[in-house]
Amino acid sequence: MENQQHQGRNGAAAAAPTAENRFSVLNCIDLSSPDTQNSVSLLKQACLDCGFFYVVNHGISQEFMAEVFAQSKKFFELPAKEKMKVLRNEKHRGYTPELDELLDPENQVHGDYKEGYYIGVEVPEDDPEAEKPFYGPNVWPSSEVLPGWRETMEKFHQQALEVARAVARIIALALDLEADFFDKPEMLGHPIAVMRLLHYGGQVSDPSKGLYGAGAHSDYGLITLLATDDVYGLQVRIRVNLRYLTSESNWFVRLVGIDLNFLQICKNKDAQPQVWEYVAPMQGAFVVNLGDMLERWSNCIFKSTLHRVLGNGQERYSIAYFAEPSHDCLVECLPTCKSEKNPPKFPPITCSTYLSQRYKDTHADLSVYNQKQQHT
Ligand SMILES: O=C(O)CCC(=O)C(=O)O
Ligand SMILES: [Fe+2]
Repeated sequence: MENQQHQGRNGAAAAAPTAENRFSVLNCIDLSSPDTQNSVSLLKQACLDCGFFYVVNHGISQEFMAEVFAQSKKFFELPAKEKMKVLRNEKHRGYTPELDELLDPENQVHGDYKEGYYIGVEVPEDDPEAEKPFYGPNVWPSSEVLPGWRETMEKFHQQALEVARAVARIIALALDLEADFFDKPEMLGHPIAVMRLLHYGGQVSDPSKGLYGAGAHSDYGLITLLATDDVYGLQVRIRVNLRYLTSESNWFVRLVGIDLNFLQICKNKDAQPQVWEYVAPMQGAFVVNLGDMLERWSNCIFKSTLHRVLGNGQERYSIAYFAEPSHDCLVECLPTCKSEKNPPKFPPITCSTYLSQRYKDTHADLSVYNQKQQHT
């Protein structure tokens, strides 16, 4: 790409890219558009190209989004002791401290520099469904400490699920399926839908030292909706190299790049070396990415995409909404994605088995925290 201001296909602005600072131009799906064919074609193009796209006019108001971020900030600002009272449980509900999650063990020296909070589908303890690995009651901070917090998060959870369902209908059409394919009870009818509040504390990442805000990974489910707080322009930190030359007075300042506190994606996970591009936040939009289950369902026609977050020393808040089907859903090659020449690449697997393994692989064992508490 040449070094100039770029305009995305649908108005997504992209800043001047350099070798170190390249922006991805993503398609933008307008959920209020009556032109379904156009939406399907934009989404399909995005899924074939990079597995990432923006979704706008999704029905969640910016005011409400701001309220969710404000409440999220309030939680992460609580003293560590207060946050540890709602430490995540074995159902993946509640608080995840910094370093809890290790997404890219090959390249990271320790877990991610981010803390989080998982909120899933609320299933009362006495409901037989609560026995399922990803179902049960949520863990909530006390309403005396954070009034209205639970209500705000529950409302967002419900609204985001409707957005995920709307996007899934367009995905279904793009895969030549009936529009309501993913609406079935075993799919997003009774989903494992998990939202996760995230906070990056302001540490500087350094890939050469294996330090990341969030290590490179692809998400596990059908799709992820991502909302970020940094929507009011680029927050940049100019990186300079100070180099001592020959005499005392000859300090040499070299601009080596700018660090952005953004999500980065790698469009081709098989390419070496990997090429990383920034995704600029778009006000009011969700950044949507395809998960690994959709890659399996679609027999790799739609690939999940590697992404990561590099911290630049500034705080960052984001909210990820992971849309996954029901526990018992058998994720197997879709009829429209296989042929004699292109047989299924993956064996069928239930969503519950697949997800349990992925969470186990990436999260600290809870016994670590029990041991820590005994020693304090
Ligand atoms: O915080 C972000 O922007 C990305 C988070 C993410 O990729 C994840 O939690 O899966
Ligand atoms: Fe992710």
